Amino acid sequence: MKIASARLILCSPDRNFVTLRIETDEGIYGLGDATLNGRELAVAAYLEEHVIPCLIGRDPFAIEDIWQYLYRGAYWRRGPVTMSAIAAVDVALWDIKAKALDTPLYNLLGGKSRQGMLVYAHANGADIPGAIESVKRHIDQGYLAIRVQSGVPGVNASYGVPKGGKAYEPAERGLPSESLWSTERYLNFAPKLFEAVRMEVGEDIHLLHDLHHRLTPIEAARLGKSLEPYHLFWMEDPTPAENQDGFRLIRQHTTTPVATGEVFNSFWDAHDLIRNQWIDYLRMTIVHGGGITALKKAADFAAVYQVRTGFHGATDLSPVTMAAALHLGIAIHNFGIQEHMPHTPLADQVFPHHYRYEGGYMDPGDAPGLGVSIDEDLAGQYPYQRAYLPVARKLDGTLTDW
Ligand code: GCO
Ligand code: MG
Repeated sequence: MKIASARLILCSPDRNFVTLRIETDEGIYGLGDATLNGRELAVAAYLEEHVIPCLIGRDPFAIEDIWQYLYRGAYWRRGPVTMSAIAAVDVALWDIKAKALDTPLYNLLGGKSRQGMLVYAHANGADIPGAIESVKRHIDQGYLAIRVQSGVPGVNASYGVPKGGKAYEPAERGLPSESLWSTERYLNFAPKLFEAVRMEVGEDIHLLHDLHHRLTPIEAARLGKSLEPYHLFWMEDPTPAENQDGFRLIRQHTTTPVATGEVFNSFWDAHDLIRNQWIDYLRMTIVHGGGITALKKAADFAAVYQVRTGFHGATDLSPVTMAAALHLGIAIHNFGIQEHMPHTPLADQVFPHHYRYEGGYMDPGDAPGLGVSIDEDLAGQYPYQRAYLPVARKLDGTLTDW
């Protein structure tokens, strides 16, 4: 079998997605997600101009060799654009191989090592009563683990809280909006939120919280400590992770478990965090981290240190990435939890898929390959539109991490 052609499908069914379709001379095709939120066309150009020409005529079964060719062979390494492009190829090739062998992809990754995968939902509200209401709605849908975000009094647009009661979606069409942030107000508020939620839902529901890189290490340490009575499943992205030593400081002060990695694009971003056991959950994204080939290696390294996975699963990753995360997660032994932020009905229609949610768990389904296809006619009705993530400023106007 040979790779005969490859092309990109750009569409915007409620939000932008970049999808790579690789065709073989035997009629089998594979899909890979190449979406990098707010920077979509950079990855599209990288693939179109620099990667696709190198794929034609290659053996699609030689996944490791093609991965190394695109990584080492480029000379320039890492970065979200490069690694998303490599991931798109990698995932499409795994899809092709599993379809050619007529088996669900997880069987090529070791086979199922659990029946279902615990997932967490996103609950949020403008204030504490709103957040509690949202948590209860998700409990009614069977979720056993729930991320809770709430508006902070005196902060005009808190992370994770949508406008007008809609489902949270991080990208906005047009130019970036700006939101204001106050660490002081947030640090005083967050323990009150979790005290109220824990009191309302009891001990059996897992509660998670995303700090979205907004604190310094010592601020995150204070927050982790103040949340200990409410025993969170994790606090996520407590501080920017470029300086990995910051996590040592957090660890010295609190037993609240720590998750990070959604902006990592290489195993090397996580290496020190894992080998020093400064984190408990690795949240890398299949698409931005170099694909299944790269993430399987990162997960196996993490397993040695009892670090578990919590693959990023926001709506800016297409259903192709969700399926890839589910196939990998159901196979590896150190799976921890999977983020489940459902796509809109329209996005689900554009990407028909076999993965399913039931009673707090998801599974990838048993269709050969990834079990995801794309309705190109429907996709064609929703062309790409420029969109950005918001940027954040402190109350005095200083630009800060969103
Ligand atoms: C999460 C994330 C997302 C990101 C988004 C950016 O935990 O799901 O923080 O909501 O903000 O993926 O594009
Ligand atoms: Mg996050």
